[in-house]
Amino acid sequence: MRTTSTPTHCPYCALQCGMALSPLPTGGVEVVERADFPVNRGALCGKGRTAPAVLSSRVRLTSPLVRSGGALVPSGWDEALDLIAGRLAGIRDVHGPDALGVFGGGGLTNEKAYALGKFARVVLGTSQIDYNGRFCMSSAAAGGIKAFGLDRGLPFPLEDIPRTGCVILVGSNLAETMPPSLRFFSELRENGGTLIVVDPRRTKTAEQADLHLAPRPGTDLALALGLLHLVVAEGRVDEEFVRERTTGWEEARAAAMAHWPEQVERITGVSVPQLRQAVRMFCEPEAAMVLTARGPEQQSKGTDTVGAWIDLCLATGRAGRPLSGYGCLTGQGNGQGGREHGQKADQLPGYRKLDDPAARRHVAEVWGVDPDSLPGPGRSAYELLDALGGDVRSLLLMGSNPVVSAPRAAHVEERLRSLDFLAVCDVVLSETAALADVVLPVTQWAEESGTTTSLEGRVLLRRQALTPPDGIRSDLEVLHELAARLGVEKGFPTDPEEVFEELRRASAGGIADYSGITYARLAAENGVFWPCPAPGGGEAGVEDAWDDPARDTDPAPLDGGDGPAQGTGPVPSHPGTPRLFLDRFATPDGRARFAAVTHRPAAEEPDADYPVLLTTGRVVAQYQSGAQTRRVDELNAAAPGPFVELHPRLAARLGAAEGDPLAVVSRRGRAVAPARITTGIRPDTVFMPFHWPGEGRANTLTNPALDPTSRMPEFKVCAVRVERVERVERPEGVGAAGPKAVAGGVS
Ligand SMILES: Nc1nc2c(c(=O)[nH]1)N[C@H]1C(S)=C(S)[C@@H](COP(=O)(O)OP(=O)(O)OC[C@H]3O[C@@H](n4cnc5c(=O)[nH]c(N)nc54)[C@H](O)[C@@H]3O)O[C@H]1N2
Ligand SMILES: Nc1nc2c(c(=O)[nH]1)N[C@H]1C(S)=C(S)[C@@H](COP(=O)(O)OP(=O)(O)OC[C@H]3O[C@@H](n4cnc5c(=O)[nH]c(N)nc54)[C@H](O)[C@@H]3O)O[C@H]1N2
Ligand code: SF4
Ligand SMILES: [Mo]
Repeated sequence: MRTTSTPTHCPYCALQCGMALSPLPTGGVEVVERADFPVNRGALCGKGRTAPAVLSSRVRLTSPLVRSGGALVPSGWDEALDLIAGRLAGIRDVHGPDALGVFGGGGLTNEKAYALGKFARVVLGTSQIDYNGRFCMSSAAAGGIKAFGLDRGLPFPLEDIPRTGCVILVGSNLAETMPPSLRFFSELRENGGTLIVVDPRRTKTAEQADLHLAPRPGTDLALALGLLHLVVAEGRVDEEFVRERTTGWEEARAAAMAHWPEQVERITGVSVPQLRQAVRMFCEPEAAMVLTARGPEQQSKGTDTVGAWIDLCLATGRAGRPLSGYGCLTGQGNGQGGREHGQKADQLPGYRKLDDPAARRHVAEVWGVDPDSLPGPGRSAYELLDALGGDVRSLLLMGSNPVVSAPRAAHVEERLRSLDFLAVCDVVLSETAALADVVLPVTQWAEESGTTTSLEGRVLLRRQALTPPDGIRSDLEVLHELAARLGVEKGFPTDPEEVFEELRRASAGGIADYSGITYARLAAENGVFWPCPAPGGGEAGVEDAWDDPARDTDPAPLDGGDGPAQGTGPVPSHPGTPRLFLDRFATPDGRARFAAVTHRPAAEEPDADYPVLLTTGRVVAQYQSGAQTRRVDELNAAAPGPFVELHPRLAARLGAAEGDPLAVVSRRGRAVAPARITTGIRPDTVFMPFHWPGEGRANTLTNPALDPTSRMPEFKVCAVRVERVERVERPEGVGAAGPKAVAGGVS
């Protein structure tokens, strides 16, 4: 057993706070502060602090489970793996490879995401793979690629925030979703900068703001266009920047001029004086930033909305310059890396495109297969879940709990139940694992090594601090064993570093180039920002990767992988790229492209039957579907269950008091949770967190309307009716009776 503490990173969100794990005499580990990691300087939220609780055998899976006679019963590993391989091969023989679905997660390490994508394409031969990141930041990714030619959540490190002049934070509640990051915004204000928060709710984050704009959910696109209109009208366009560094301004200008401030006020509910104030605050300082999170992105027009916010940055010269720019606050632990290395439906490692012949040749060579054997792009996450039981007959799922987290969850649950075969790898018996035919228990962050890429684009090393308990194997071991049983003996190593070495080669010359990064380097430095080509693989700087079309087919040589931090030979290591776009954007001509977009309503607007808007999101003490955090006593005590946040005026119309059970009904279903009454929300909107299954499951209600480009579902807006319900009192010893609706629905 180790006696000293092991430096590593939190298993949860994309901030990837540094922490150290110290061995306990009883055998487990405890989290101790690690002040040397610059992002959080030792600070952690409650989830990070209590993360070791999920390592306990009290709450985790301890053996494979196989369905027998309707119930999941413990089984041996060989039996479970043989069963999975046999069923997948059988289904493939009858229905073809595209009958085999694979679903991954943005919490998986780079190594796992890479291996899962390779497993789907090389072993199963299926195109039907996607992952939960589609539900997370896919609209920002699509918007970033359109405008800048590249998607890296933040094009600058968080440490730049305190030194800029103004930040507009759109639909991010980082005081709850990334608490240690709040420091950067407090420092911004201490330095004389200003913070504008755009959120329909007066969140803990909005309370920190100099200006809080509370638009109606689903109207961020109009809001951004209104601001751009005023930028033009007030003569605040940076003409030189627009001329030198962008294309498409005339169209974008015309689009913005069609959105009059008064009209924007009507659509958004944000007053014209507030719009003017925001423009002043954003334009007056030397530098400024716009950061978006799930609020504006999880909409059926998320890509256009991100485009409009980027247009605002471009028109004012607030991009591609020091301390300025647009960024997306990516969410999951490896939300960034998870979208770069091939578990996405249309993607190959290194952020390459699956339909690009040069990319296919390069990756096929690394994988030792014929490029023509690689399948084409598959379906997006919701479309894949929706197709289950149709032409997709089986699903292998790793790192997601869609029964709780997918939109229109009752339908998704029904689709999962209709599968011929479902296999789930998880650390706990999640609501989705509980539906499976086979469940495999896997190792957790503290029990294995692996890399993640934080929201800053900083590649980090998580180090193993504990020996996994008997009976548990890693996701990489599972893929190795399944590949072997399906006839692929080589190419699925179980050692994460070996997988990373291959990932380096597969990513070399790609947009997300990791070829200059090694485990040794990550252990010695506090992470390395991509792109980081290998020495000799091109000059420093992101530009080269796009200038030389040969790079895709002619991968950079590697430096051997285990040299000291500052390079092994005469060629120095590439330092990594903390700041992107300072000289040019990553588009073919080096110019950023305006989006030129027009506002449109949400897919579902309120009407007489469903007169209220529902939006959804998070609370500080629970993480995502809650599969992990709902198993931690301290977190449950802080956030025991779902609730419906509503304004006193709406509550009065319903005759509802604090804590009264409310039914929220949409065209997809009905959820019940207690009322939480607050003036900090618009009277036309209710909010529910989505962390819980069962009666209070928010995703029973949500609308799977998809963004046409990113295929992101509209988690943040749908139309509902709210009703007061009276609990039927439960007599002693009798099972729970269902709630009954009473008069008093709002219309
Ligand atoms: N505690 C906790 N932290 C987390 C997570 C977690 O589950 N729990 N998950 C992690 C992950 S994967 C992610 S993606 C991030 C998400 O981080 P955030 O994006 O900060 O989280 P959300 O609560 O989903 O949404 C943010 C805000 O958007 C607002 N909003 C709703 N509708 C709209 C709208 O139409 N327009 C605008 N402008 N705002 C709107 C909501 O009121 C909410 O306050 O958090 C990460 N961190
Ligand atoms: N209504 C509504 N719904 C939403 C959102 C919203 O804002 N509103 N947000 C969406 C967003 S942004 C996201 S990211 C999704 C997230 O939702 P999910 O995809 O459900 O994410 P998690 O709950 O983190 O699920 C991860 C699962 O993998 C397991 N796990 C953890 N680590 C590992 C590992 O290393 N290997 C394996 N095999 N399993 C592991 C966990 O125990 C858990 O069961 O939810 C989306 N759903
Ligand atoms: S903010 Fe995110 S990374 Fe940091 S401790 Fe909390 S959950 Fe972990
Ligand atoms: Mo997310």
